[in-house]
Amino acid sequence: MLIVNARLRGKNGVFSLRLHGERIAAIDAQGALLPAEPGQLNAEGNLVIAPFIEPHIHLDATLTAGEPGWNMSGTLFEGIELWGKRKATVTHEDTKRRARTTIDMLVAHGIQHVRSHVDVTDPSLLALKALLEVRDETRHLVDLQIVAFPQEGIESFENGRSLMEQAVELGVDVIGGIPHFENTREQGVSSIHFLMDLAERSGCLVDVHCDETDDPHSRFLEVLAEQARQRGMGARVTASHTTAMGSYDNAYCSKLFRLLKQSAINFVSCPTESIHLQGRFDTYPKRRGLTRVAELDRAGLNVCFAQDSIVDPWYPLGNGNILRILEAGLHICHMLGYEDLQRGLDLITDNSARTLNLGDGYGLEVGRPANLLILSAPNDYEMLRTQGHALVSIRHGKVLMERTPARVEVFG
Ligand code: 17E
Ligand code: FE2
Repeated sequence: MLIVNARLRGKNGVFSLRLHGERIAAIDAQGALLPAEPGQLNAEGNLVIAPFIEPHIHLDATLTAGEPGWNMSGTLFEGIELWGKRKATVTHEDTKRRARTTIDMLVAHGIQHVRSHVDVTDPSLLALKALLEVRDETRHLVDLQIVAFPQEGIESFENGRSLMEQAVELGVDVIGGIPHFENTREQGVSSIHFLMDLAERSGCLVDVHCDETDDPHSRFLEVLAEQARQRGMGARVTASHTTAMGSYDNAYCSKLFRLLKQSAINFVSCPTESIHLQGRFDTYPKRRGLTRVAELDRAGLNVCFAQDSIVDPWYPLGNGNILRILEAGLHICHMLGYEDLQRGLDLITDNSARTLNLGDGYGLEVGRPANLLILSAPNDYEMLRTQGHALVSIRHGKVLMERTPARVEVFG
């Protein structure tokens, strides 16, 4: 397959990309835009980029909003309570069907790599077993990492530790946690020690729901970062949400950031989810309830954006489009500066790939997998301004998704 008239991020000029089997065989400068020949894919001067990534979603809970009731307070805690009820009625088939439908939505928007948390605070581990099957059955669509996510706690849920260990036995890729939701601060701390031990023993990655609250006293991030630093595991560890950091004062943050840099852990922010779930106990002034995305980025730390939910007890909207999350996130995080707009797509591509430890399984380079997108604009700035789309998604060297853009005519 030959793709012609491609622009590449960070490079001047136009390029053609030759795919051979499941690999990128060549990337050549073209000189100028050329008429495409039959059989060639014409990028028409638009960006060709490695696939979009969804680094944090809950595929077990997706498409359940309103079952058995709607989240009326808009809080994380009512969401967890509602999910506790819905969880009692999940079946293997129901879980697989909703996850498959959601993966199709992600694929339709150019996503080919996904990390899904799956609630393992269920003695039957039913949803986990269903999602492990989905991981195998959707390899032609996405690379799916599964996180053992203890929604109701590792220490505060009965047999929580054992359920996490069973999840590892069953074959999860990543160890999760939820220290801010454990009953006591001590349990939060011990849960992190436990999950880091488990990750080190099993070779799994780590991705902890960490300090997802506006409570400025929720300080488990320092525990996670210090554990990662001591064990030399920073690149393999991710702190998701860390919304409390939006409420930490600057004096504490200036000390914290020193540790974060030493630990070199990764960060995921879910801007639409957090702007919706956080700030709920405020009147005015009302907090935005997001972590310090711009500040982490400026400090050289790795941070990326994620959807978190699609139509579930925590968030009623969502359609799989990660570009929508990027647009919201850049607004909410004060990241519409010129420099940010030049490299906005980093937050849903390269930074996310680093979080997921994709290594040389990702990126537009000769010899790497022939997984890529043709976008509808020539650069990051124009993709954002025009609310562009992924027009073509190629996976394993074959077209996986094609989108026909809307045609609009103005008369007069
Ligand atoms: N569970 C949780 O603890 N936090 C979230 N944002 C979601 C599920 C979606
Ligand atoms: Fe989450």
